[in-house]
Amino acid sequence: MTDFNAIQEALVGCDQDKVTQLVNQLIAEKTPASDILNKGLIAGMDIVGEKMENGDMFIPEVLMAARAMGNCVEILKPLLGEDETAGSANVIIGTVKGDLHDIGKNLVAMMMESAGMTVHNLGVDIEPSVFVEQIKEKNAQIICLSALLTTTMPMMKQTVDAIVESGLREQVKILIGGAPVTQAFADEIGADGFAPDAGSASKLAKTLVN
Ligand code: B1M
Repeated sequence: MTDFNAIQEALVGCDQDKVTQLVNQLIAEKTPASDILNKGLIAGMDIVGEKMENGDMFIPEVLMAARAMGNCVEILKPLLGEDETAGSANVIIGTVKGDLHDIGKNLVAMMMESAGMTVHNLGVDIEPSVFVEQIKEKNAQIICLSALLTTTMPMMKQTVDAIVESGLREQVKILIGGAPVTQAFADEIGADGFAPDAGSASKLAKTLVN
């Protein structure tokens, strides 16, 4: 039997082949994909984060761990689908300007896609003006902003302000998320909602469009 600790250890050890092998093994053992993601990969990345903070892991290593996680998310993608669909809602998602973290944002995009929404993933380090342009171009009903750094949270407010100034605020629901983000912060900056994880982001988006 493979266990989740082994995945966490392999992730912390930046052993991409081992992480992939363990994930495939758990899939073969019929372990739920959501458990592999939450108890194995995300829990492992939390340890990576602690080590990074303590100076026990450095950026190149963290990137390797992130790449290993990204590869496994691709493997899990078809197994993480949701059953209820949310019609053809048009969603724009991106990580705000100054922030390069994208694993969590990509998970949110994936969950929304598998719930039937059309997701335009703009990537990372996205300027407020680009979000505004894309709302117009894609005729979006929902916009999701991700930030992983306390220093880039203010950019969420700047993005909300840019949407208000563009006159498009009534057209879109603005959802925000990312490890340092809270519901209180969403209220403070005038967003429509906060989601702590990818599953709840998808559910919240569905509630708002239906
Ligand atoms: Co960075 N990093 N990082 N990093 N990194 C954190 C975030 C940190 C907490 C690590 C630490 O010190 N403990 C810390 C932030 C401290 C803070 O601000 N409070 C940090 C730092 C300091 C930095 C740098 C400044 C380091 C440096 O250069 N000295 C630098 C900044 C670069 C930049 O962005 N400008 C940096 C760089 C990097 C890498 C590039 C090396 C790499 C990112 C690679 C990539 O994303 N492609 C990286 C990584 C991997 C991390 C950690 C270890 C893992 C992040 C992750 O992918 N988690 C992270 C520590 C941690 O979070 N434990 C850390 C897994 C992912 C599934 O979870 O992203 O939280 P998460 O997403 C969740 C929810 O938050 C939510 O759903 C997701 C899934 O359930 N969610 C949303 C996310 N977005 C959402 C949007 C929504 C809704 C929900 O919209 C509606």
